[in-house]
Amino acid sequence: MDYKVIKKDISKLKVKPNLFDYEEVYKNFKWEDVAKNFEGLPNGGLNIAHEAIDKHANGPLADKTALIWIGKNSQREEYTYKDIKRESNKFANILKDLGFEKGERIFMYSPRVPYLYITAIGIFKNRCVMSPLFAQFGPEPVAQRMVSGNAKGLITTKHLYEKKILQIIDQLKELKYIFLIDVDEDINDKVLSLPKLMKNASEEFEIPPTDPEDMSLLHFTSGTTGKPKGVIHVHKAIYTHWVTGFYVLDFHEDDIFWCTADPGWVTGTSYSIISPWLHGITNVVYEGEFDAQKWLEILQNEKVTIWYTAPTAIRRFIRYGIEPKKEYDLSNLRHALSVGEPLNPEGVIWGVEKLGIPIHDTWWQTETGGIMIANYPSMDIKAGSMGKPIPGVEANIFIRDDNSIKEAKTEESGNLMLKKGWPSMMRGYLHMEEKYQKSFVDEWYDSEDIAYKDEDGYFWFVGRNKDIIKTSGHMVGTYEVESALMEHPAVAEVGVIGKPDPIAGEIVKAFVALKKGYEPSKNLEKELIALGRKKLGAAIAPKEIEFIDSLPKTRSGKIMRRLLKAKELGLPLGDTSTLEK
Ligand code: 6R9
Repeated sequence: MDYKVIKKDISKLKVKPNLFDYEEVYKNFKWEDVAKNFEGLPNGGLNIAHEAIDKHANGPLADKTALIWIGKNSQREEYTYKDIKRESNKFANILKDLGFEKGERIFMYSPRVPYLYITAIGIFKNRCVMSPLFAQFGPEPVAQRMVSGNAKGLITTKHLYEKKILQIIDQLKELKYIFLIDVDEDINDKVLSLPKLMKNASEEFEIPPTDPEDMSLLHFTSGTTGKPKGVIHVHKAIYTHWVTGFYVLDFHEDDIFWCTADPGWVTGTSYSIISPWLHGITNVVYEGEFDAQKWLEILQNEKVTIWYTAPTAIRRFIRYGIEPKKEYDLSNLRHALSVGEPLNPEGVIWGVEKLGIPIHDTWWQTETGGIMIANYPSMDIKAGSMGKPIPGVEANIFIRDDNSIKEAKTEESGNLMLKKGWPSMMRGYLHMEEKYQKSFVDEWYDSEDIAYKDEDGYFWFVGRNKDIIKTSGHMVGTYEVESALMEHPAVAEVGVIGKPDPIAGEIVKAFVALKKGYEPSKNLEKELIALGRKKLGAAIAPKEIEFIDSLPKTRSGKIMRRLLKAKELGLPLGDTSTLEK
């Protein structure tokens, strides 16, 4: 694969990166050494809430801004570390007084309002488990997740309660209380006003002893390929959140960080709540949906220094021909990253040209709890590569044959696997022990992503295992074909599938959404097929092109190739609960 290298000149970086010499740090890294960054609970153990909030609130950072919240109507609120400590203490007391016990799951089904971030910390303090859902989910996906997660509590809005929850309430047999964040009076003795409870709650709370292995989060996976699974995480995951905040996001004490993800997606909890607060920096949250101009205004006005977003957002900027640097003062922005999907070389280079800094791709999964493979501020970027494993994580490519694995050769595609034992590794799929066991072969966790490693140790994404196309004896990764077509100036987004074919087994079909100002035509179709042949060769190039307005995506911005395929073949659509509507 030909690629462009973005050279890094460390002397030109505004701030000296925490990861100065990748090879050196990687070689000497030990997870035990990370412990020194944590205080531990006075009565023993390790609790996310103490390390992320109370530790700072009890020290010199007490009056520092922990959260800048921008509402969808441009309201703006600031909370200090002391504020978050006090408010989360109140919620922890509410849970305790109502009899919520260790390990019980509290679901969150709310827009990105300050209460969401405050109650998350309160939940950890009472050793309950937080389980976040997208506010845009309909009643069915909510019921499915709450039932399988044994929901004992729910935090939501009056609107969502009346319009969605009431329809499914009979299914929520284990639910004890519902907290409504925007009513002043209780609805009945089970559906309570959170503001009223907060008014009367004590501001003092002592976190009970917490085992690092106690469950903290239950996250349902995106479900692009099947039924959502409840992924179990524990308090100890903060080791990974601390390390990746330090080395990958490159947090320094004066940073203002904005992760655009919703907590309904794991990125929005690991990196829009936990990691920045572990580092005592200022965290920005925006309640509204994607809006290019509004987003750029936030980057400018809040003087954001580090921005963590997703390829789908970058592609939207590209699609509408927006040139951030020309229109806004983004001089504070020094580091930009993305996750969730492959970042095509186009995206990395768009960053260099239009933002003034490259976008750094990072790879991880709900199951890994935190970033596992990344591009670092000090390391040259091979545009289109996911980068190298974080210190403390061993990644490799294997050819898997059920329960045996064989190491792949350099540049040979295979399953991307991670050596067991990093602190934020999932501890199970709730109620699916067998499925969990199947994720491991020997000492290795199988991500079910297909990738390869080059001679310099950079990892390259090929495609999700289930999306790999088999055409005339070739294995074709979706990413390679999509990236090739993305090079055409008219193309904004591409999703590729294998379409059954009596001769070839499958043929490659591409669904293409065009940039603003371009129209579908026979000519354009021919051009794209020709571009594919030139870049990929006739065997792998798409044989069919279909223009569509936009590609089906999950709420976290992932292209749902499975849906494109099901529609093409007239098959049942399967689970569409995470589909962005
Ligand atoms: C954090 C998150 C995980 C799946 C993963 C892979 C895809 C994520 C990627 C990427 C290529 C990247 N993915 N980052 N593919 N390059 N940088 O996204 O978790 O929602 O569980 O999804 O997303 O296929 O296996 P999750």
